[in-house]
Amino acid sequence: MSNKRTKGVTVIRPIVYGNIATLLPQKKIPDSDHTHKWTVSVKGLNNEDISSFVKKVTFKLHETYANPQRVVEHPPFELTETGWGEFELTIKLQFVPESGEKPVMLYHNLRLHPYEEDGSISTANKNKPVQSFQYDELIQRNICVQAEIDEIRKIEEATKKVQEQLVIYKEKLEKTTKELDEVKLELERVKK
Ligand code: SLL
Repeated sequence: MSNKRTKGVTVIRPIVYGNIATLLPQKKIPDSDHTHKWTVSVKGLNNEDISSFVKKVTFKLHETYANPQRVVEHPPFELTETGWGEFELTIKLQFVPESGEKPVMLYHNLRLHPYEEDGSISTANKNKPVQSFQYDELIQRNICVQAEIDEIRKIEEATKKVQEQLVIYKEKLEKTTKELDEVKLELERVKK
């Protein structure tokens, strides 16, 4: 199989990542300045299972959080926390080893407040849940397909070798048959 046919074996993985947030009822957490509960997540499009290619997701929170690196190794790849402020989260995706894919970093601005069009915090909607999600596509070289292509190539090579051998054996057989005929003829002659 030529290189041309194996080139460009890629797969597009649509993902959706972001957060939802709700206002905490006041005095929910005693002696705390936390105002919101939020969940950050990485999902497949239409909730498709991404664990077939995602192995681990590390959410890195603002340093005001204890243990800001939060590792999630099983779906759903999400994290729920409470807090008082918005910040930029980094989301590190690590893939299943057989994919051979390097980790990918995603960046998401955690959103807690409903905003007006002019960028000011909307007080009228402050009790409504807030959502902020982004769509992205991961372009990956699918080595599972690559492995199948390699297998097909091996079979094709083996088939070619077997065919070559077959030609050689056929020639040998013809030669031996001819020799045998000659011996038979000789035998007939001797008998007479
Ligand atoms: C801001 N630059 O000032 C941002 C930082 C950090 C939010 C926001 C910590 C919660 C906790 C928390 O909510 N940090 O201490 O457990 O708005």
